[in-house]
Amino acid sequence: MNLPHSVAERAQDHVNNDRLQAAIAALARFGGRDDGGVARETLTEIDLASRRHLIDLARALGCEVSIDDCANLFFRRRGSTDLPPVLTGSHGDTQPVGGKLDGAYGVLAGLEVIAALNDAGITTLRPIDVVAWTNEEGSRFGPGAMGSSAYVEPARLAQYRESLDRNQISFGSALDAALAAVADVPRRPMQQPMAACVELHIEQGPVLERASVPLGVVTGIQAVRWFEVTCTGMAAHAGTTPMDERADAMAAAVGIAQRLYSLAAREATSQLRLTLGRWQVGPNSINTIPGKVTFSVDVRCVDDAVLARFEHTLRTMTQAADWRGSMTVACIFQRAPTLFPDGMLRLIEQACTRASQSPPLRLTSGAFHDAMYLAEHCPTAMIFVPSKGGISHNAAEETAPHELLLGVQALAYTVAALANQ
Ligand code: HGY
Ligand code: MN
Ligand code: MN
Ligand code: MN
Repeated sequence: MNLPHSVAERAQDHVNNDRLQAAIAALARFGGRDDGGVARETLTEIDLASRRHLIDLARALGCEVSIDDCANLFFRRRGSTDLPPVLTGSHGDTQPVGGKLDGAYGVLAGLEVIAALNDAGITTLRPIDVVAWTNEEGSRFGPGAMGSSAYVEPARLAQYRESLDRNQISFGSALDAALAAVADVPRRPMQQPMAACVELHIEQGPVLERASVPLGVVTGIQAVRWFEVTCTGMAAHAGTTPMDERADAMAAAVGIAQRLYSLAAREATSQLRLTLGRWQVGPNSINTIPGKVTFSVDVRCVDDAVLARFEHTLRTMTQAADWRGSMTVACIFQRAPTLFPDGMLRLIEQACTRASQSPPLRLTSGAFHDAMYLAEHCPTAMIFVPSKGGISHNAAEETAPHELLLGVQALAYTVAALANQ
């Protein structure tokens, strides 16, 4: 290997695999499950404990720790100037049954980059901020990517505070408890200037693995819309109520759901992806006709016009539904496609090529990420590593250790280069 002659190359070469793998295993213990998965939903006691663990890790690396009003945690490595920092990191929360890498890998990778810079004795021009965003998953409190969204637009936080989880706990009350739990951490204003942002993440899909390419340069993120469809009929006795006299909210909801799946099948060429993942049935009793059913609609596509068409059809079909009850559709989350700037893509391509000694693959992200909000705020891009079997949001989520290492090496190169510009 030729002698590392640049800061970026020296940073890349000082990434330590054992330290990285140990850090991933240690964080995975917060909410770790017997099946190898992780259950660490945002702002739960387990998440708060994991945040304390990250704060201790960062302080041991000499970072200054701060927190903002949305409990986004920032770990800063000083530079030789106070120019706007380079931001990396990801989210610390997981799905109700998630894996040990989704989000956590990007946060720990940022801390490993700092450790590598420390080992290499490098002082960068700019500070480097590693962030652990709050509530990227949006599974406990909707919408998703709340922390990064509030970071770029602080006025959103007031509305987010009203969001309720499945136990009717508000995001605001969970947030206040999370902030109180780290009262020793200085508060920082929202929306600080940033020079650039790079997020390292697992792909969570099958593209890199099928192409047998270990590193991905993410060109952008597809569009997403979340809806809640609520069917309100009338609860009644399962045994005494004739079928033709019912206002059965489940029958109505299932009818709409089946039509949505047929619609998605007709849109197959546009690669539209539909998920009806969360159902709430009231009163949820075996011998009572459901009076109220609410189900979630997660729909994604690279072409936002397809989602607009889908939303129009959804609203039209619920308005025209012929039954004794009523239906409402609420849009609870909506993001147009995100595109990352070409200059950032080229730098990441350079970093990936040196790390893996082979050209990386350019691809669009099927999952959304905090980077979609940061892209509104500063030059932003993402690096992917493969997911085994394309599986994520599942305890079986896995990436080969050598691929995890390559991702962090590519990140170290990219962050070091950006922090010296
Ligand atoms: O749903 C998403 O795309 C993200 O992984 N939370
Ligand atoms: Mn994620
Ligand atoms: Mn996720
Ligand atoms: Mn809408």
